[in-house]
Amino acid sequence: MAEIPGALPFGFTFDPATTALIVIDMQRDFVEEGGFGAALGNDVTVLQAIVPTTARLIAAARAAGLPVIHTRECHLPDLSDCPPAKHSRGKPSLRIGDPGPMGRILIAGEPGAEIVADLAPVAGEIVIDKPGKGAFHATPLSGELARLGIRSLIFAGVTTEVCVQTTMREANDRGFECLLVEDATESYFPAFKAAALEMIRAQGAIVGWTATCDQLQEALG
Ligand code: C5J
Repeated sequence: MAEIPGALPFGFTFDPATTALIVIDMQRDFVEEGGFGAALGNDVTVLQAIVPTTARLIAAARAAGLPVIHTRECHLPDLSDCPPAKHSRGKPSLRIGDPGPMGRILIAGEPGAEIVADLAPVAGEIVIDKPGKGAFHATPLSGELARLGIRSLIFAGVTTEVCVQTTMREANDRGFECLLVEDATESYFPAFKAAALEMIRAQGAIVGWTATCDQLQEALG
């Protein structure tokens, strides 16, 4: 067993043999100029800042033998998996499916849906394309985790209060022990990130734990 004594709200214990790292939506559409995040009026440089720490986290997970699972929020080219309620929401300068500088916005197979180069999956790693904010909704994630015998999940990625928190809550309801790496997750809104971290670890880890990348690396040895 491994331990992170300084995790919040109290020490986190996990078995590396049954733990996976899930990196949520570190794709060009959210992190680079010209994608969905920028089309919604957000400053994408805030998200770019966590790429080096997330790369270090992924390297530590790979070195410790943890499966690394990547997700991408994207839709089928005919948008048959994008409900009108999602497509019409907000006032972006480019809507889902519209052509942009990185291809069609949030569409599978387009350059914008690719994971940023510094965090690219390596051969054999699972990549989950998800039409929703949560990675369990309408995806094979549950089956993949069962196949691997996973019980605990380490989370990273963007954005903290949307796709990361939604997926953590889905995982928590399914019985996984969840920990979010604080400096490998980010929001376009600093106050939302801070609130999400507090919500996750409130009331005795009601959704899960948080810790830093350094703390996790130390626990993995
Ligand atoms: C958003 C995400 N924020 N990956 N997606 O729309 O958090």
